[in-house]
Amino acid sequence: MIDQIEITGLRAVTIVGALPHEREVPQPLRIDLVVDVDLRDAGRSDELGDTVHYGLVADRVVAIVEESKDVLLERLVARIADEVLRFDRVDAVEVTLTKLRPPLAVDAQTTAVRIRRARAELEIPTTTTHRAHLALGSNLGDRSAHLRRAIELLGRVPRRSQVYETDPVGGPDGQGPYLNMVVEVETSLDPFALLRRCQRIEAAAMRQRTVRWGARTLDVDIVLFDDVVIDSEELTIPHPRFAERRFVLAPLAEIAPDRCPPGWEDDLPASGVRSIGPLPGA
Ligand code: PH2
Ligand code: MG
Ligand code: MG
Repeated sequence: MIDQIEITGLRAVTIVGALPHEREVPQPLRIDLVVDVDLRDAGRSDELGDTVHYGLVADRVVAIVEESKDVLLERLVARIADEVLRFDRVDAVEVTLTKLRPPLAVDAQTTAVRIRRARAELEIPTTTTHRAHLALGSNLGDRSAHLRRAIELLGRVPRRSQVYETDPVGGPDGQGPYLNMVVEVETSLDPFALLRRCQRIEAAAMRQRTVRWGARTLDVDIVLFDDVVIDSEELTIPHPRFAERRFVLAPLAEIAPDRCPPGWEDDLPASGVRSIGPLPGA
């Protein structure tokens, strides 16, 4: 992985150095950072939550430098690297710390130290990842294209079920059949941020919310999120109706049988849900 974010030419003024006058008079420093981050998720999602916010990194670094009274550039640069590695998703960082007016007897422009540190060297746990199961449904327009696009926009999708063609449950008469499937998503987003992502993906499919349970180009529902239980106005997890819906349980059982209520197969009528194999064109 060679994805990187750079911040160059950050300036801060602080006390640093071993010479007597350097202990008295603050001097200007420049900080340059090269941060290793996997940028693939953000490249797909267009969301700040999927990358490292470089504005926050820059603020943090300047604050550390301004608060510092370290003697050596070596000490200060090490503390900067540690701090940058504390940001989620940062795998490694290269920091260059430059004295812009070094106190030398001879003529020189600048002096600098440069270090590279990886998260693996520190004992900082890697980014927390969550596992969510999402139900996808479409019964308007190019149904399988909507499902394919949703999966692309969801980011890391390690597992997906087959596709089922299903009779509409509830809602107005005259709707066409759905395509339904369930996918497992690996994410660093919290449940509410994931919900917003699902809603954005639905909006991108031009979903019109008119009638409750009416026909839709794309529906993306969070069924399960780790072992989280949420009952808020905005979001209910586990999904309140998933245990009654064969169009959710049949695909969920393929990729997470242990998360299905015991005996569901015998309790729910088998009609109206037909497996049609893997998602076409994916
Ligand atoms: N979604 C609904 C209501 N009814 N019926 C089927 N077969 N598939 C769905 O995804 C579905 C539904 C509300 O989201
Ligand atoms: Mg739904
Ligand atoms: Mg929904």
